[in-house]
Amino acid sequence: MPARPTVRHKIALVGDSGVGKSTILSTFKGERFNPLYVITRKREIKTAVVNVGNEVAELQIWDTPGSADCRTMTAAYVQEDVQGVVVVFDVTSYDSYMNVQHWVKTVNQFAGQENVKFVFVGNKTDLERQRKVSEDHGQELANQTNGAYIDASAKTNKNIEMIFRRMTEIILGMNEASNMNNERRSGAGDSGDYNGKEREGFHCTVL
Ligand SMILES: Nc1nc2c(ncn2[C@@H]2O[C@H](COP(=O)(O)OP(=O)(O)OP(=O)(O)O)[C@@H](O)[C@H]2O)c(=O)[nH]1
Ligand SMILES: [Mg+2]
Repeated sequence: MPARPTVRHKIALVGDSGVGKSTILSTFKGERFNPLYVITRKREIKTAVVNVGNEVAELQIWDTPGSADCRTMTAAYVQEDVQGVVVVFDVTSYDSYMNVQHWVKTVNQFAGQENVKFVFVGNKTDLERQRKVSEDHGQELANQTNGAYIDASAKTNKNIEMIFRRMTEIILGMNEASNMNNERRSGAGDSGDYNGKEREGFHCTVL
């Protein structure tokens, strides 16, 4: 059988400095958690092949710098036909959560592609005692944009693969985000972070 054509999707990781964007990407890539903070100064690109059901998608994931002095550069990166944006905040930092709106605005202002899809990630959920932003607060972001919210930890690998899986599903139009929200409202189903459950037919390969 001829190989199925692969569709490439460009995804950017944005969010304040130190929230864990680079660590999420390196954990996704299978690297060991690095507790040291190495500030990103320029964009880095990693590629992953994702199968969702019968669809094969190649994700080109752009890690961007969060620091204020690099934000013009980040805006320029999202300008280049980005289809999906993962906005990361740190659940122990209320400021980083408040700044999510800023990131959404920047993306909507600069993205070359109309209707950019959003996935919001509350990272560092392993730091339970220091947690300042609840899962419900995160979910509010998703409700506002018809995106998805995921509670994650790059340290424990909680829901890291899920971030890219949900993004792929949303880009491919298999958008269960609104269903998921409805389930939450009616009290059915899980909390939206999937608790690490994997669905059949999904595979990721980081190239
Ligand atoms: N406890 C905990 N620490 C984390 C987690 N994710 C990242 N960190 C730590 O947070 C610090 C910042 O992580 P980075 O991934 O470099 O943050 P960033 O968002 O890429 O920051 P910039 O490159 O400056 O935009 C590092 O010391 C990481 O080890 C997590 O899930 N839990
Ligand atoms: Mg970084």
